[in-house]
Amino acid sequence: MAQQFVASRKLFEEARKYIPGGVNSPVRAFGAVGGEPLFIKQGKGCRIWDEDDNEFIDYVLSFGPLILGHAHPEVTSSLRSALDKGTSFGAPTRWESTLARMICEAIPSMDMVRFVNSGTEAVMSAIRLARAFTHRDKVVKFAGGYHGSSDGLLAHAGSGATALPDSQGVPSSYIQHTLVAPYNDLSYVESLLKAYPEEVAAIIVEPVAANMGIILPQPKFLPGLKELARRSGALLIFDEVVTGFRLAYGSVQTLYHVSPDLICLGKVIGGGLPVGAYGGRREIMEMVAPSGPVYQAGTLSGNPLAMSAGITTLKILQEPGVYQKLEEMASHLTRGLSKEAREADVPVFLSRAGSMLTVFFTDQEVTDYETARSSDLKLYASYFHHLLNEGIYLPPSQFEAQFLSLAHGEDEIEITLRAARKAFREL
Ligand code: HOZ
Repeated sequence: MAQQFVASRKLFEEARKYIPGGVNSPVRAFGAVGGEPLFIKQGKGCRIWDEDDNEFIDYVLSFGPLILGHAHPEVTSSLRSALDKGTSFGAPTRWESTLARMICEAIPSMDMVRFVNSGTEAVMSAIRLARAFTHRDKVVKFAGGYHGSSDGLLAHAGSGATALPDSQGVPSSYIQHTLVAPYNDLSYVESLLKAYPEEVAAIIVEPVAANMGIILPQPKFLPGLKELARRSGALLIFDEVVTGFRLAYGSVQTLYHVSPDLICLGKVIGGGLPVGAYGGRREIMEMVAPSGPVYQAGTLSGNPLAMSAGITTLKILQEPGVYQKLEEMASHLTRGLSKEAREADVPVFLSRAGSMLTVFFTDQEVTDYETARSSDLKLYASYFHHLLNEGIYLPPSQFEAQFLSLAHGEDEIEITLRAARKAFREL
């Protein structure tokens, strides 16, 4: 099926006049895969429609939040009833405490949580808090680890920033305290901690890397980080903006048995509305204003719409079998893709954690940013466009994760596998 993108093309032309690059987040511009972005007018379940009325099975899902699929009836109905009562008050509401309680009950290491409006803001605030708590300045992050677009963390960041490895406009003094280690490399982290004794405030890590494609932590990596952080007096921060409530109900700490000091959340906990959150141990969180001296604020933080969508989404995720279903669906898709690639003689490395996955076009095992970058980006771009033409909407970058939702079913997986078979053979 060859798609026509006439209306999207016109809208993109118009958007570029008023919005830098025509988009409000760089990866959406299709720069990494070529061509022009589709303008989406509607989503329902696991499907989206563009302005030319082309229909796609969506594996982007707004880059992760839509674990229930688009326009889930219970989420939209909770939004409608919240909307009728007003959109923001700049005052506390009962919904904030409800969602906070649900999150703290789901995450054993989280006594308290503060809501913000994006993952970027959550991480920025968690780092400030870690610095205040430890009275130290330096932060260890991982190459290819993406923690939002705040200045100090735009060093060797993953997708979205891969085209801009060190963004202009970030003074070098802002990243002088950012130390970068290869993902999965404990001895490198150890050497950094030795080189800067009592200077590192925090080690921040995506416990499952999701912004350089999906990369799994090796078995000793997360426990090793916890131990290194403990020995050096640094805090361990899990950036779970992507993984929180995506891989399990709560944090991945229940899967990997490692408790971080702080966790950053976003995406799923807002049910598709703008949200972020950071939280952790009470003694740390009580340093946040107005309880303590670490200032952080936001006019729309904890707004009733995001809270309602989040509460409804988490309630649905509490239903038995939900994560099992996601796991089975994604495992079926991954096994099928692997088989199709093998039969077409296309070397790929498939990486999956729960309902998120990446097809890397490489014959190497992908364990860090360097091996992720061994992937043939031209092949990914070609695969992306082949699938797009078959009505399958994949992330427009090798380094963004492919997501599934509870709205995806066996039929969609079969359609996707048929399209992938054709694509692999034509690559
Ligand atoms: N790199 C961001 C998510 N991993 C992109 C988000 C967006 O462009 O919407």
